[in-house]
Amino acid sequence: MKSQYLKTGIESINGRRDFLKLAGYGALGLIAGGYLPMFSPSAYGLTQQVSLNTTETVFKPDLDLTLVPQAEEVAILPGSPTRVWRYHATVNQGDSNRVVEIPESYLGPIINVRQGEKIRIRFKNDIPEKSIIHWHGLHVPAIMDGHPRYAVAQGRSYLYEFTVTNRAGTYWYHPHPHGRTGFQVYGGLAGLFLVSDEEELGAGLPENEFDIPLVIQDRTFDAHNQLVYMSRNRMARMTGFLGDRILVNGKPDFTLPVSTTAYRLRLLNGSNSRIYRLAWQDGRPLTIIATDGGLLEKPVQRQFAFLAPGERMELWADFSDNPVGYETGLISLPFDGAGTGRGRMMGTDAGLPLGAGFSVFKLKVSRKVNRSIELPQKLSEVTPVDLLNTAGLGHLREFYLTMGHMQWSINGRTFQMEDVTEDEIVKLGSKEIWEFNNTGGGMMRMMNMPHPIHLHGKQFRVVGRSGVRHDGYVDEGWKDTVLLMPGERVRILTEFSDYPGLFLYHCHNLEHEDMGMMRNYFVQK
Ligand SMILES: [Cu+2]
Repeated sequence: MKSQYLKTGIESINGRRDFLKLAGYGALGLIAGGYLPMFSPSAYGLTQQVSLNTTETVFKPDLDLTLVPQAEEVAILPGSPTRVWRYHATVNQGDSNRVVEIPESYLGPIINVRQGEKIRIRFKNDIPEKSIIHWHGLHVPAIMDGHPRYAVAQGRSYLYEFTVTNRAGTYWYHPHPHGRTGFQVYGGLAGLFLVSDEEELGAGLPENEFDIPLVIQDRTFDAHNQLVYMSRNRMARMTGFLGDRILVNGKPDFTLPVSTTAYRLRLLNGSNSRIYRLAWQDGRPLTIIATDGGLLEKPVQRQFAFLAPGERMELWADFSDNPVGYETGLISLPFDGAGTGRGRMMGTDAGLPLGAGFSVFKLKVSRKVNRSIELPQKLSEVTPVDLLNTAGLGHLREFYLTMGHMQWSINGRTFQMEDVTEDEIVKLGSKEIWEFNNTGGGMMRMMNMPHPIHLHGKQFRVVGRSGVRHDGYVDEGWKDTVLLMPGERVRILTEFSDYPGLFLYHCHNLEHEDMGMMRNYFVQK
């Protein structure tokens, strides 16, 4: 009964899209102006009266962009340029300094916004396959979230309008069409979406040239400098794609020149499936000041920390005690637990297997400055989990990360575009604990693998982790992606306080996601 209801909502929306096409605007997002719950019949009634003009007057954006993925060539390695896909932005309205290009990179521009601002993004697809953008980590209405059912073909558009409600933090955007996310992200489509707020601006953190975003990805190039992605070979896709070169901000052999002062380093793991176990080469501890959903309450120190695909981590790094000429770098330490016999058996990652140790980027102290800045001991207000945890909890929802018939799945199910089962329906206004369980693996033990689980539309808190065989998790603060190594169980707490509708939860190993290790959950009014 439930699924029938969902289907009706979607069909009605589709009908509306055809109408908008006639207006010269294939923008599904436009229909609801961004704010009407798409599954309620009353909202459907309203959408019929919304026209392009009324939407323009109702929603007054602080920043209005056109964002277009396009094919182009970028010089990455010496010699021939590399064919990539890249997001290009045009600022139609608002401060053009909010959009910052990364020079000579395939990465999309960094979009800078303030909490509370209204953002309009006109996505126009100019690559020869369907695409749609997901705002990873942002709390937006279902229709703005980039669900694969909204993917548009080349030449078509989708209009996003939303208010930024998130805490200050390092968020990002990337494509989310079903079955092609891995390919499109690998081709170059990804960019940072940085949110600031009053609390962050008052925290006393390094800013401007001392606030450095670092997007970490792995790629493989052929002899002609072109990107190599995996075949559709099922066995290879079970593992996920692993490149044999590490790129930072789209550049190989990356060296970061720094001055003798403190930095805020914003790390995003934008890789398809590679997990990093990060540490400083010179043995200093990592001073972690933020995770996915923004600043921690106070800095935490670790000798090393995992960063799984989709996750972000911000470091405080102070070089005021180092002389000019000093060199160090961020490395990825070796780790096991990546599945027995992988790589060698499958031959997919012979160059740089998962769990190998390598340099991520080098860092060189190149300039002396007299600029001393102290690490703040208080970074932000983070509601203690105990307070969140006390009342109003529904039953525990369990999700088993499973495998059978050469197919990753969740509770034995794979992604179907509009499919929601009874145990994936949550009540608007409820607060729940979800438990993800990576202890089974299914029929083939050797295929027990790490899975970074990502929830759309929500920041959550990690309230439990058991079966742990690895150190290095940073479960503090607000999260939207959480790593489970084989044998582990993780409990997350989240509140479905607003925004009804259909959202996704999935493995952020993009090859796992593309093969269907993804499901819908439905927030019911
Ligand atoms: Cu996975």
